[in-house]
Amino acid sequence: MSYDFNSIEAKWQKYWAEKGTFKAENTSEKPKYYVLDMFPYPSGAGLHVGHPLGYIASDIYARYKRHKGFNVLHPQGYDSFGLPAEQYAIQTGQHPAITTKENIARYREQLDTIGFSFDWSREVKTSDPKFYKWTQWIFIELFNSWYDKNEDTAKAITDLETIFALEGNTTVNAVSDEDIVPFTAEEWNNFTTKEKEAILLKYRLTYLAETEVNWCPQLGTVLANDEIVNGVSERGGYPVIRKKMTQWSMRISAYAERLLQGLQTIDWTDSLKESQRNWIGKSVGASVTFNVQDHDEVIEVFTTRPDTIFGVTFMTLAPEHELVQKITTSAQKSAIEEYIEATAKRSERERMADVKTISGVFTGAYAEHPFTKEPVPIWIGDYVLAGYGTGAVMAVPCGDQRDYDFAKHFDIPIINIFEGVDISEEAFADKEKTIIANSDFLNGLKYKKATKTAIYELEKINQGQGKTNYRLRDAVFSRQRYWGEPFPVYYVDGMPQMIDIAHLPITLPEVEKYLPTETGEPPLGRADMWAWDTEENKVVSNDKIDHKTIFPLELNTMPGWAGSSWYLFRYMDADNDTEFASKEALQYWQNVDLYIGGNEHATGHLLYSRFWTKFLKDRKYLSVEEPFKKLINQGMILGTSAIVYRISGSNRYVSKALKDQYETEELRVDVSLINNSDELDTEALKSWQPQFNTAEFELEEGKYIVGREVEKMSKRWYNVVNPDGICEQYGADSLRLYEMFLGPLEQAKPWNTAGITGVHSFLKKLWKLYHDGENFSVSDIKPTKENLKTLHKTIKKVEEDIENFSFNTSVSTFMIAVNELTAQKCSSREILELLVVLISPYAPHIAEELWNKLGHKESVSTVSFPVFEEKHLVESAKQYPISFNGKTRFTLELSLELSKEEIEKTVMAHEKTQQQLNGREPKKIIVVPGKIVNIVG
Ligand code: ANZ
Repeated sequence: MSYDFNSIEAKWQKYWAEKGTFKAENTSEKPKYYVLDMFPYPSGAGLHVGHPLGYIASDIYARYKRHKGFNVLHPQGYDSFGLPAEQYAIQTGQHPAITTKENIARYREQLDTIGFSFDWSREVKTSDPKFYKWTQWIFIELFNSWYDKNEDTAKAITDLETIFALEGNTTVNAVSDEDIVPFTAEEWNNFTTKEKEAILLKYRLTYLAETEVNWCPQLGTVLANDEIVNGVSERGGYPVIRKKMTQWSMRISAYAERLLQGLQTIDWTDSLKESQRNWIGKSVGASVTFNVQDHDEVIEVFTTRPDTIFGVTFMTLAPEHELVQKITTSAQKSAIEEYIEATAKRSERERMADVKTISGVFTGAYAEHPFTKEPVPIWIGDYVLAGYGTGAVMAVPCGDQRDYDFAKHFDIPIINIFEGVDISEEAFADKEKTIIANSDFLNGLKYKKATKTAIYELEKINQGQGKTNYRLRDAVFSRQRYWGEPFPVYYVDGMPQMIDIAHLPITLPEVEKYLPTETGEPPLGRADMWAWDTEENKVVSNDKIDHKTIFPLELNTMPGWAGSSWYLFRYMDADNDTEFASKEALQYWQNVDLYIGGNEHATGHLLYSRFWTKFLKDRKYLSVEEPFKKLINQGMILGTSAIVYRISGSNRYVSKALKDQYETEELRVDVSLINNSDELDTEALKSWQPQFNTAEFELEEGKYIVGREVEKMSKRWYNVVNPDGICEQYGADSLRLYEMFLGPLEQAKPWNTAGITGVHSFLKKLWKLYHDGENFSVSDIKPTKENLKTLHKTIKKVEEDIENFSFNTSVSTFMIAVNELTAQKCSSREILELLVVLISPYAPHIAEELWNKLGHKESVSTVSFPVFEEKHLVESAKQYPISFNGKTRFTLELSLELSKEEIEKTVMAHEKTQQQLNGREPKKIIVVPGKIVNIVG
């Protein structure tokens, strides 16, 4: 009976779906294990073979853990809000919900074909109102919270109001906006409601503020820092400019230290942790204030090197710094203005990345050195970023490269404090003397001491204090898009109000177009039904807005990362309509044990979900501090593009070997037009795209051979390989094995469909092992020692491999095992049953079929993983080489239990020994048990 993978796979996929084989229970005697994939964004193009790589790895692990006796949660869903569906809607007018639904259906079909053991009963879609009701709820919870630094936790905003009413705000140690003005209890109690609301907004964990944002005119929206790559939008590659807008922000900065410390408790790769550390960017130093001469102003700087204060020879402000306008002298005004205009065109990234261009302008104003009282010229320069620290630096040319370059460029004096001696308290006291460090200045202790001394001295004169700064900025949470979660917010007299959670979800309104309005409002500005009736508690028509009981709703929507920041918890209890997940489910599943996904989310999604998890824990909704205990980034699968060579200025194409004879251009053509020997189907090319209709070809040996290039798998390069065709031709089990066989999970690797035949014939061989010609055939005979040895070394290796996420090496182990058992003509049920279980996480369909044929009624996924027994690997006998004067003449199998004397006796009695000796008496017989026998003489 041949290996009919198509019908076997369809049969078992149906069986799993009907029986709910992989449905996880929220309570169990078994220990829990939660395996999660980064859920896909269902794009119109469907899955290519690069997408399932991580899913296959996690599926193997999930299946393995079930065999190991765990109650496994392995869910899947869709990150289904976002820009591509919206862009498509803008172009075609089709509602993004329809596009999204169609794309999801296609993804589901493709995923089903690969035989994943997902518990589909828990499917989530971030664009489903049942899901985003809870995203809106979390937003409200954040709005209703503030961060208490004393206890390092988020608390209810009502607690803060109570404190204000009793004590004012001076005793509160909170993370807040910087411009907090102190007030007493009495003052608080006399504030109007609106005044109170404005103050509270400065403390809330999500707040409205005018912020400088990355505005992308082409996309008509604001982008987060991690949505910008090399100064342009990640999607589309459009220019991004800085612009001030009123936006919702998330006070993630409150969690900077915990996000940093938490990294020590999770099992992520060092490189991933490093990206997060860099993004959080903790710097320990001091804030120092410089008085501005002839003005009643001070400039505050953040410095990591307060010890270098005597090396300051100028100051640099970011061009956007608010003091620039106030202090610039009239002589410098026009030069300054021109410069500011020029820098506004450059993005923050660009400014950070550009270390070569030195530019700046003198303001004409001077500050006063805190100790020497010398005048310090104040410049502006775009190497100083407005959004970092205080947007101002004390420039130390002898200590900082950028300051040095700047000083050299503009001929500003340089004081080298690193020559000479003393960093003592006296030196600070003596204002005449510049502080000079000795040559071993950078020696840790000295440096620390100098820093401490500097801060101490600055505090004494009230011009500075120790300060820790984080690069992590609060995250802008508003997007001017349609296809995202609406905010559960309406406005009374310009102040945001939350809709009561009893009335959630607030669903997206209908609009007739998905573009911003003519007046520049977000697409929701086009909705006619977008007002909140506070009496009826429902969304009503805009023309009813009276600002008494009916108010306008928020027009922005939430960013793509809102839903993905908490979706892992929804899977625990996906249908719950009264809570985001029940206490019991959350208590049982805790957090994700293994998370697999791409490394493009290193700083965005993974930072935001850690933040929300910590917040939800603070507010007692969760008991875990981290969402993902272990995380693995799968490497990218690269495509092998196919290149044809067009003779310049013609529609004639030459085969690869002939291309150097002409001047040619390279064009990428679809890889499906190429066979396994790099030969192009020229007729198919002609009908592929109109530009090739009239193409002519110059062949080599009657064939057109294409060039190949390994690069990112992408629709753009026409090198995308689709898993559907492969499943049809070779089966899902072959696809699964091959994806793993390509190489270590975490490495990038090229895809080459031709290679799949190797694993495919392996599966056929496996099938044959259980068949005698046409018939299924296993026997009840006892396994031989070799059979057991092969089986147990396979169990050992495969188990070690899976535990180490080394899935590629398991595949070769299976191949060796099947080859050995075939050679041993093994038909022993005892061996072959366990082999099926071993292989089932990798190739589940064939495993189910064989398990069924072996006479079992239950799914193979319910069976325990085979237990490795060392004894089968211990050799009981050894092939001894028998040497005569150091030359091996023959080998002899002897039991390893024999003593030296017994070995000698047996060897001497052997006829071959007698033949070799030919009557001679040996001088010496050397026996090394377990190794060799050497007869000398
Ligand atoms: C004086 C000094 C002397 C500095 C020295 C460095 C070396 P990190 O570690 O990244 O936090 N700085 C502060 N604010 C800045 C801004 N908005 N844009 C650009 N640079 C800024 O770096 C902090 C250091 O970067 C600060 O310490 C400041 O320069 C500069 F030998 O102050 B330093």
